[in-house]
Amino acid sequence: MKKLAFLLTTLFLVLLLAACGGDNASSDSEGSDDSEATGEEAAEEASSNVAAGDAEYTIRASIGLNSEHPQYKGLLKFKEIVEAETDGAVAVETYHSGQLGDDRTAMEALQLGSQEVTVPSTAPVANFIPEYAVFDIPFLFPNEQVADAVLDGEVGTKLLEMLDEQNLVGLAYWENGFRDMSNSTRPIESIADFDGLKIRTMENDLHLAAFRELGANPTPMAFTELFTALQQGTVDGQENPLSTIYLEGFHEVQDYVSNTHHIYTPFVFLVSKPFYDGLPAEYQEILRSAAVEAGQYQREINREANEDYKQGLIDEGVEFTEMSDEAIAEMREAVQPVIEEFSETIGKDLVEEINQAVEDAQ
Ligand code: TK8
Repeated sequence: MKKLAFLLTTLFLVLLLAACGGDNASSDSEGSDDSEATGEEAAEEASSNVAAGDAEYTIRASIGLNSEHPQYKGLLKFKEIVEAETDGAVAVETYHSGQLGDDRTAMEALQLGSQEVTVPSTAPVANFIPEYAVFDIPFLFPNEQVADAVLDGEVGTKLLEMLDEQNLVGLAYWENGFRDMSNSTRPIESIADFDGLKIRTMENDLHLAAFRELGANPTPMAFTELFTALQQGTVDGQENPLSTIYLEGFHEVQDYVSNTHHIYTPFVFLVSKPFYDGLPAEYQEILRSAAVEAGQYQREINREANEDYKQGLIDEGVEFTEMSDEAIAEMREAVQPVIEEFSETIGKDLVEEINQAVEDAQ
């Protein structure tokens, strides 16, 4: 009996070993989930990550608008240039739709060094650097070409340099664009139509003051909250370039759009200073020229599509109002006190300088 038990046990063990051996043999070629193979796989995976990515630095780059917007196409262009020119040593991960937070939150993350790149509107930057409100002067730029000349010229450069003291590096201006009104209450044809309308503005004191002067009831809010606020009727309207109104689907909750073009908003391409300072000079230069080149591309596609966005909104059933010259002149007149008031905060010299630059560019 004992002998039989011994034989059976031995046979069992032999079979068991054979079975394991078989498993091992197959796992070498195909991979399996036994412990030895898992260890090998993990090692293989790690090495293939290095081989595929080979990234020494990873940039998390976020924007507030969605993946349909030229802003995101610009960001993808930036990624393409940087990864190609650094041979993959600098990898760029892109995030849209405020996935990493709204403009202000993302800027704060850059200051802390917990995110590397973001491309906010300049308006919320005025909460960090008051001089940035200079771009919010209503009816400052007559057209995009003048905006380019001023932003890419001395005044724009000077404002990029001011970011340094906020632990940020500004590499280029991109385009958000001329802002137009949308609302769910009535067509805006003249200044009287602003009366009492609840308007969401960006988080910027000059914008708030300007809409008060126009007779509206403005409230500041992060862009990430806006669609829901329009949908739930927390606000009646908002203002943004047609690209945003159309591509973010605001027409689903807004019936009226007027081309007021009251303020031109640039985007500013920001890098975390702690991150930027830690890069080799060669990579800093690549980032700098990539931000400029991607920005030129972004401005181009932003402008090309403007007519399509307008037609798109009309096709979606929006009532589109072309503002008359008189109505615009009236708006311009109404917001004049705001420009005077904010010239103090911005600095009178800077206001004069930008007005001169606008004149020179025409
Ligand atoms: C997107 C914003 C947006 C701006 C706004 O992050 O907040 O209305 O116009 O484009 O920067």
